[in-house]
Amino acid sequence: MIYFLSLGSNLGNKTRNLARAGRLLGECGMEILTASSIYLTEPVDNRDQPWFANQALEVRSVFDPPALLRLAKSIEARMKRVPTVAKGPRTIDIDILLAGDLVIDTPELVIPHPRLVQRNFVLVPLAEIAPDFVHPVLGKTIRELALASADSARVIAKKRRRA
Ligand code: PH2
Ligand code: MG
Ligand code: MG
Repeated sequence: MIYFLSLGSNLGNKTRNLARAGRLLGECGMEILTASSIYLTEPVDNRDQPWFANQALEVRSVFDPPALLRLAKSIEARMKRVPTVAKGPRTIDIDILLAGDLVIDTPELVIPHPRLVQRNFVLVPLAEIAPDFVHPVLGKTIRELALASADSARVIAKKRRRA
């Protein structure tokens, strides 16, 4: 199954946290097919917190969605994510955005991620790596959804460090 994931961090060394989460996903058997650039993004929902670093990943996995969710939670726990206020600061957040064409609506897990289309910090990295992927519920491509986004929160491509 092909998944798209969103990684986010706004505590500590944010870029290093994203890299570590990607490494741990790899060590747990996820095959990382594509990684977007890292973006610096204005906090949304709870706006009184530091800016985030966000990244989208395309991964291949034999895990089903509930198993992948458990793995994501275990990596968050290993990276010392401590529950604070809802949508507050965190060392790492790993969200499942899409699972191929699957549509899942259970109390534990909703896929496609219900807030995916409302958030530039998800749409912009995702549009970088999967512009032509069609949202299985909305029937629109990620590029179309990103262009139609009503979110005004800023998303800035992080400058690559010179070699
Ligand atoms: N995650 C949230 C709430 N707000 N804002 C940005 N920019 N990036 C995030 O990853 C983020 C957020 C809850 O998961
Ligand atoms: Mg999240
Ligand atoms: Mg989450």
